[in-house]
Amino acid sequence: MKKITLPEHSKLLDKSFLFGVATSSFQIEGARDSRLKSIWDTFCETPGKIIDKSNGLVACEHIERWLEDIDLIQSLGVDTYRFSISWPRVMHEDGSLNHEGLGFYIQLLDTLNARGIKPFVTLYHWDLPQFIEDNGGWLNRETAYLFQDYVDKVSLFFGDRVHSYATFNEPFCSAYLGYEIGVHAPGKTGVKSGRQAAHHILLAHGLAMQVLQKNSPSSLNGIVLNFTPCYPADDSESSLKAADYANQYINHWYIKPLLHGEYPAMLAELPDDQKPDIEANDLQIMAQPLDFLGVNFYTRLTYSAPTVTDFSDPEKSPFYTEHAHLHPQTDIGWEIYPQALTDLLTKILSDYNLPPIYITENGAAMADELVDGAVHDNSRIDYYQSHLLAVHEAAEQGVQIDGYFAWSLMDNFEWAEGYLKRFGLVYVDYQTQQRILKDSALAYQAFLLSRTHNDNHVNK
Ligand code: IFM
Repeated sequence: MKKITLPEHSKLLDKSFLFGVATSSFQIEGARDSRLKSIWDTFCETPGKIIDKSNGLVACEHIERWLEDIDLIQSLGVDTYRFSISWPRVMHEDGSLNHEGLGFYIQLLDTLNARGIKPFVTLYHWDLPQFIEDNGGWLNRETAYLFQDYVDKVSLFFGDRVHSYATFNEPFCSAYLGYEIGVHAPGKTGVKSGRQAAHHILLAHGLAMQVLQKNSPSSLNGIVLNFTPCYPADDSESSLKAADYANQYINHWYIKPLLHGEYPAMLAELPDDQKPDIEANDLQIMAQPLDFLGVNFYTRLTYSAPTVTDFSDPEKSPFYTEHAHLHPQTDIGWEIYPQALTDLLTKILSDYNLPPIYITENGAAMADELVDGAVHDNSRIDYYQSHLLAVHEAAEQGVQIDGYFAWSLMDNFEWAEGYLKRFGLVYVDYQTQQRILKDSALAYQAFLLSRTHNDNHVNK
């Protein structure tokens, strides 16, 4: 079997560097309890939205199998587990706490802590309660304040059980995929709509950070952003310019308000009716100090000059043309290009005064086959090996990176792709709910258990 290895002197082998696995609520939990409906339940019920017509009602039955899953997590030898809280499971419609739902997470947190596995909690991984969407969802400014209230109540309830809170997972996906091009829940479209949703989510982040600083000052509090580095398709001036715009729109639109308290320069070039409504102080609220920044990385994209010059066609950007993914690709069609992860981390280090970084997601969907009880997913092992070396390289170049999470612990509901794309280290047989360690899980486990820590930092 292939191995995962790092150079002996690697900073990733310092005692303080955390390795983990990640999941999210809607993707694994199932819904056979008192949780409210979320926008993803509604989206799954809408014909044509999910490729295999599936939903999250059963998923990986994690609500029932959580203890078995913690055994699995522990067996991998990880330091930490990243998972998300389902807002519709822990809050009633009247704003009071749902104690059954909270009890589930308390068991999870207490068991993880008892076993020395640090809980990294994400407070929003896309499953907005449907009743809030019925009131406008992230297009309604009020949702930012409802989020703050939810975070306030839940973080007080959890006390000191949580090692780290991330307010949001990938605001780009919620805003752009969900409210601009409509391929994710709630399936709304429109350029202004996407930007307005993004603005309210970033505002909600800032409001929630204020609450976390008060309620949970000793946890690491931050946010998780996804980055898709944008490269010019060729050396021409016009492609360079296009890639710069794409980087502003896809990446800096989210990190710049958080770290510099302003949107990228291209905002000023938009027609007024395509700009988000921004109130005084919003950007100040967004730019709360961060204990960490979570970076999710999977792939890169390439760009050349736009084919239109005006703003009349919302389907076509007057800033750039995005190209199809190059090869080699994973099973979901994303280019495998690990150098982009090193480039990204060193670039954001030069652009911003960064807090410590955690790679909060990285991994690959592969066309796994279960044969005689085993999954020989060598290509996934190669993906992890090359990307861990890319993280190592960025650390060598001065980026402070404190942890790495493989996406995902196990195969799960991959949003609009349903259950067709498998990102797990662990194979899930959806008929029997049996979990089977793929070769990549065994390689990750062997790597984690073989670590003899460099003592450069004290353990957190
Ligand atoms: O499965 C998703 C996850 O929910 C968010 N980040 C990207 C993953 C792969 O698409």
